[in-house]
Amino acid sequence: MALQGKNVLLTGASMGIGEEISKSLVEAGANVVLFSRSENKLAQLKEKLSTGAHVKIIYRAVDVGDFDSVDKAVQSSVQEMGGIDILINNAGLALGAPNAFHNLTPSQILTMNNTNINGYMFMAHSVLNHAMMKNKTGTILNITSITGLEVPPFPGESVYHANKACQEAFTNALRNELSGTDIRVLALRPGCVATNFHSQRVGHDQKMYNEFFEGFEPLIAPDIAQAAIYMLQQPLNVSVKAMDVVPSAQRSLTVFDRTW
Ligand code: 8X3
Repeated sequence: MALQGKNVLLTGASMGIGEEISKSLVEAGANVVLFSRSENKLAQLKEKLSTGAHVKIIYRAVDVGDFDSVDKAVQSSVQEMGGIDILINNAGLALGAPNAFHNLTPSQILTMNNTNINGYMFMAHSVLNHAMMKNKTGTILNITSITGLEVPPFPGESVYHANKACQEAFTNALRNELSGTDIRVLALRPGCVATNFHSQRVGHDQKMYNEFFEGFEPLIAPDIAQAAIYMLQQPLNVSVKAMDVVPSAQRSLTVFDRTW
């Protein structure tokens, strides 16, 4: 499916993987609706993306875990763009890792659950109702993670792992429920990507961040953007239902080839 002229709504757009996917979409000629919490970062990103581009770029500052603001923002975006062809659920985070579950604060648990679970569901609910169910066509691409399915998990990350497993279950269930429509639901599962996600995950502790990445070459955000574009560019009758994209050194979730 050519992305040229398609309207794509992307959450978590202003940093890391989201920012790279936004760039790739604009390069492919798609119009983009950028959602993220930071109005400043969105304004800067819009300016960056607009240089030399002939596509429509709009943004909304939204917390995806707040249904009312999601719904309002989706509704007004649909009005402004005339529809949404593709939703990319990408906003997500891990907090306080590694930390035994009982040591997490309730607020850390709530923030992760809210963004990683409610956020994906609220966005899909709203985009389906305000846009995709009108013509019963579209694509929902959930950026999940290899952590959702692989065992053993990283110790000290129970909530994040549970959230990612939930996203997988939701992706599969929603795909089935949308039977009889031309709406496809896909999962892209990154492994270890060097972005701000990992810095936030360890509370911006530089030593822990460096140790995690020691002795192997992680992915970078453009690797994931390229995979997302590949999945979206398939014709509508072709679903790349799920794709795991990991650094070659990440043999499985917790097994890395490291050179010391
Ligand atoms: C994060 C994937 O491998 O960096 O979702 O833990 S990994």
